[in-house]
Amino acid sequence: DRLLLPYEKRAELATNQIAKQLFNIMATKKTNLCLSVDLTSVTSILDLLEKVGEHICMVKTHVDIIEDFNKDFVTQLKQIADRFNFLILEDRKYADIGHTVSMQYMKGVYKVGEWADCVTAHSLPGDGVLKALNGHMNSVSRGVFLLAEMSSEGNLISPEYKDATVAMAVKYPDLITGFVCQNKDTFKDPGLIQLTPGVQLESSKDSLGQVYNTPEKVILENGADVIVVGRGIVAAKSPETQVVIYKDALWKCYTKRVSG
Ligand code: S5P
Repeated sequence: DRLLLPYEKRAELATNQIAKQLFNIMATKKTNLCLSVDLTSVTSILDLLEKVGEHICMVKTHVDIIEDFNKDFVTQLKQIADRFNFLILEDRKYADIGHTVSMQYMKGVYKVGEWADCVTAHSLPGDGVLKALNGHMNSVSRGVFLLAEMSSEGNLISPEYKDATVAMAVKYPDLITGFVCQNKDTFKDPGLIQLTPGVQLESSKDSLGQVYNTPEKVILENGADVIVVGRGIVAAKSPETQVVIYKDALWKCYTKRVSG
């Protein structure tokens, strides 16, 4: 049962190098918190990461919302990530034919493949999307989180689509880091990571269809391994204080889970 195995044991079972690294970072830093820095300026993102970097295992970016994106941002982001030992996930949710995805991944303003340890992708177009996001960039490992479920109300993902997504991933053991999903039954492989967004302590939804659960619910009942928190921390009066509150709450649930 993957839910009872500690992260350090699951690191040994991971076939994707990014999943291995992420399990080991979580075990070492004692945090399973992934911060979603959904901010629109370079300085606001870098300033926040300086303050909270020690408490997170990964940062999740949406670089296409940054108004003043530039190459120097990427350099500084990578430096902070190295210094605090966290990974970078660009949440691009690729969803086109393989040829287009390979250009979106490598070209344009963002050149995501050059700097993101891992990215998110939809299975909708078929596995050409995974062939485009192949697992190495200049011999450095890369990873993909496939979306098997979504947190938003009214989403069109069916149980069949979810199962087919998990089946698609089986053919790409070097590439797949895990799944973005909401339920523990989605997959079984203990070497893969369940990344679960839609977590907040204060509210249960937003005005645009997002649905929030508590740390207890997503980790103990629903099987989350890495937990994505955005506005719960980023929009708080004091993100520095809030990040510790979330980190401690999430880690407590994980330790409870693996202790049976
Ligand atoms: O199903 C999903 C998948 C993702 S990646 N639901 C989500 O909310 N997300 C992302 O997680 C979303 O794009 C956003 O960046 C983050 C949640 O942010 P929050 O502010 O609602 O915590």
